[in-house]
Amino acid sequence: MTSLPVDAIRALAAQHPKPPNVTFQYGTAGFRTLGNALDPVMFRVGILAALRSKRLDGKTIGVMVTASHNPEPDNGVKLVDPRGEMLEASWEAYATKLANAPTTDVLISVLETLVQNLKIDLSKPARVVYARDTRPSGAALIASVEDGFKAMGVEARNAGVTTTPVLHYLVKAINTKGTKDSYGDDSEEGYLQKLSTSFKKLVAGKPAIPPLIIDCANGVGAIVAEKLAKHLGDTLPIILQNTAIDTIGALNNACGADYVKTSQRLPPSLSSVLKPGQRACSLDGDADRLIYYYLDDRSQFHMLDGDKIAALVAAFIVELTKSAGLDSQIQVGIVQTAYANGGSTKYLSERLPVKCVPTGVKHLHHAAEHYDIGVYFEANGHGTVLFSPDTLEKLSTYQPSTPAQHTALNHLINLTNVINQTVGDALSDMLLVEVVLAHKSYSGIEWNSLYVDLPNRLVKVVVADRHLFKTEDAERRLVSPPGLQAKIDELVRRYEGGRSFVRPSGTEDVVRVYAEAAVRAQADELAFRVAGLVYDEVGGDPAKRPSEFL
Ligand code: NG1
Ligand code: ZN
Repeated sequence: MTSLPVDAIRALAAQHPKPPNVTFQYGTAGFRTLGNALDPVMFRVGILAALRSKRLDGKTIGVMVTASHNPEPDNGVKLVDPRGEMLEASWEAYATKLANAPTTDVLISVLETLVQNLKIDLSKPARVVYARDTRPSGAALIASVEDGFKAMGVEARNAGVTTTPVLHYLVKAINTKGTKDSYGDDSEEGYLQKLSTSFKKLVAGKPAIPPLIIDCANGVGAIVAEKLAKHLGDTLPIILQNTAIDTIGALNNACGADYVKTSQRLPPSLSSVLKPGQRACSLDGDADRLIYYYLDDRSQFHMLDGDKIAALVAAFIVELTKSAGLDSQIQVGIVQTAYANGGSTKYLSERLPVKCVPTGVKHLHHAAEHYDIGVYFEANGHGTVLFSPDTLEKLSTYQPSTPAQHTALNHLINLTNVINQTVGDALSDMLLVEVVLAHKSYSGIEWNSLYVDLPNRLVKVVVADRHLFKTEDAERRLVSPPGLQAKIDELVRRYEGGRSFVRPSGTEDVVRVYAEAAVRAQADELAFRVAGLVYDEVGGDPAKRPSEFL
């Protein structure tokens, strides 16, 4: 029986001690906090990745070091399972337990318990592929992860500095290599080839596409988008903006998908670049979120968020299944969270099955797997489209009976290749959007007019203990603190088209309040009033009550 390499773990663990008085938690997006606090976590995640791989018979596990749209000083890490999906939920608790082991002795005993309880055969190989985004803290944190690999004798492959979706793609491509489900060549180049080749097929014969501006959030998306632009050539002329990956303090700062979505305005750096009518989009810091926008003739800003992307894409896919003669066999469904704009939910549910799930990619992804073709997007621009194995099989064996059916079938097959089905992928989603716009001859204006967004407002409330807040009904209602939901209901009733909900964040130490209403001023007022209720419930000191809360 092979046993844990205790001596190696001990020697390296001494270089990554856990400070007392800090607690880490593997949340919806892995571990995420200030980069300079993460060294011990990284070492332990390296070890956990090894155990996960051994448990899965030597399949390759992914490790991504990123803090996505968060400010530059933050960093984080998450594990990716062999099919390119998020780490299985039951392992999140093991990750938390390992990260919080106070000493090397406790760490080793936690590891021994895990090995025993999960029946991990330590003689199996451990294989990991890992990458990081452009954050200044990234290189040192990767070195700590590598120490974890070294301790466990992992066959580790460094994918360098790349986007989160590329890392997910690599994991799936490595694990399916040489099988009938091969996902593509297991390299960044293979990813770019796969996306660009299918994109070119999809837009062949369509009128030339006008240039698209991409705000790269001064992050890793800039690197991959530049390579993608070369592959695309004239088929999609791209103008890259906010590409300062080496400028300290620039990442996600007044730019990027989160800035645009939360502030509902143009990144100031684009104000002299974007011309009325031109399309632009913003990526986030690790390029898994995408928000589109344009200025109208009066230079008014219009945002096309994840909900608008879902509506555009779902309608197009339904149309193709009809044209292919497959609509009775393939059902398209939508998955949203409570943050989806009420306008989008109304529009979509009048046309398609729509399911609402709690926040967090794993919930969306799993719900989308229940449809033949599942379209899932968070309003913040994170999402993708999943084709079930049965649907893929149907598409590859179906015999179209007319040339029109044949064309539609080919489009559907090419869509399965342009879409990164492992996870939300800003660049893949961008190509998908561009395909639909080209096919429909839509500009931003026509796309935007699919439905009208209800004015909305998202605010954060800092409370002493966000875990006091418990929700039900896909996070749309509070069950705790008791009585608070009734007060929110009573307030919401006073606003036309009013809707509001409160939930604890899974990635930040705050409670989030969302509100929408028929008119802007009312949405803002409702949000701040509900935030005020939350604050009064648990905040205490009225002197510290934020003044903007009415
Ligand atoms: P939290 O912090 O739990 O609200 C945020 C986003 C999620 C998801 C995660 C992971 C909002 C309101 N919340 O979660 O949608 O993207 O981060 O990054 O956008
Ligand atoms: Zn991200």
